[in-house]
This record gives sequence, C-alpha cells and structure tokens, in this order.
Amino acid sequence: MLIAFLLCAIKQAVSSSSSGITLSGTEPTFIFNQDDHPFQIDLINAKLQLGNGEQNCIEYEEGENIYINANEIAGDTAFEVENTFSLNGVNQWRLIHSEDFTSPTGWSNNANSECAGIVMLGGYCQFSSSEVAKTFLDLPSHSSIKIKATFHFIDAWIGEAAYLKVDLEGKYEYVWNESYKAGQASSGINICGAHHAEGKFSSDIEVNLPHSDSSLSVVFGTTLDQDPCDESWGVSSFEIFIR
Ligand SMILES: [Ca+2]
Repeated sequence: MLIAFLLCAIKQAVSSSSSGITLSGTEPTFIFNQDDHPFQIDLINAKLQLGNGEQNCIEYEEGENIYINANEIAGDTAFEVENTFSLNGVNQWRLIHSEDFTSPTGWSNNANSECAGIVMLGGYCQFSSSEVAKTFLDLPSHSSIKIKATFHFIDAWIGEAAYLKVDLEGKYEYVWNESYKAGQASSGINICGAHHAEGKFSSDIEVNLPHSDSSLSVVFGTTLDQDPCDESWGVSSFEIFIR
C-alpha cells in the first residue's frame, strides 16, 4: 500500500513533457538522491528553492527576488546585476560610468595626452586656466552618488588650487579641492611635461553626495593663470557610482 502511494505521489509530482520534466501537484519536490551530495528542487507557494533539503543555495520568488546563499560566485562569464545589489540589507555602490580617456567624448574639451604611462583628459600643454565640463544624462534611479577620479598636477604650480564642482539642485558646488606648490618638490622627480619636478603628480578624488537627479554635471578646473606648457593638469580614471 505504501509503495503504491509513493508511486502515485511521484507520478503526480513528476511527469515527462516534450521539452523536459514538469513538476506539478501541490508543493512538488524533485530529489537528486546522491548519498554524499543530496540536492533537491522545491516549489512552495510559487517560491522555487534549490538546496539540499536543509539549506537553500538559491531561492526564487516569482516576480520578486532571487536570494543566493553561497560563499563564492564564480564562473567563466561575467556576473551581472541589473538593479540594486544588496549585501546584508545594505545597498552596494554600482559603477555606472567609467572613462579611461583613450578617446574622450562629450567633454567641453576632449583633448587628451599621455604622461608616465597614464592616459589622461588634458595634460601637458593642454589644460591650464580653463575649466572642462561634462553632463551625464539618464542615470538610473538612485539616492547617492560617488565620483572617483585621479587629478594630475604637472610642472610649475605655485600654490594654485585644483577643484571639482558638481551641479547640485541647480547650483554648482565645490565638492573637492587641493593645492600644490612645485617648490616643495625641489629635489623631486620630473615625470611629466616640462623640466619642473612633479611633487604631487597624482591625487585621488573620491566624493560621496546625496543626489537623486537623473542628470549629473561635473566641472574640473584650477586657479592656474599661465601657459599650459608651463603649468598644467589632467584627469584620469574617472568613475561614477550610484546607490
Ligand atoms: Ca615636469
């Protein structure tokens, strides 16, 4: 009697179809009964669970979320997240834009150059007193923004300042600035441009801001006032993150 009941239950839960195996009936379970590596697929109230019967490694809720419980996600292809990626309930930063400036486009001045093996927007004999700006449109929904970049001080700066401005609710705000004096590098190394040593060739920029607009305008500039072949600057590794 018991065997007949089990066979009936299995027949109800698993029926073959032209394209594979169909699980049907109430809360069906498909069990891979391997002694050292048990595995089962459960469908419970439209939630699909994959695991070993005690712990689920993947749960899928129809129209809702996929939960992955794994120590490591690896593969030969990219792992891609289309929407918010959360860890322990905390939304993670998503990189939505990255520029290496090998072919700058959309900036108010798209000049680029290479110094010390680094390709940058602007650079020696390119940028001095003028600002360079770019507006990014159609950003995905977000409440915070993070801008990362590397600023390069080149040649004869004498205490002038570099800055990054961002359009926040219709008003440009200074969100980063830093100054540099070439005199502090009198025994320094000349690594870019003219004969003046670079005492602070690279300076990292990282700013986090409350921001929810679908567009973002950024402006890099300086208080330099001389020829760009005497004192200049560039920007590399520009990235925008949201969450
Ligand atoms: Ca130099």
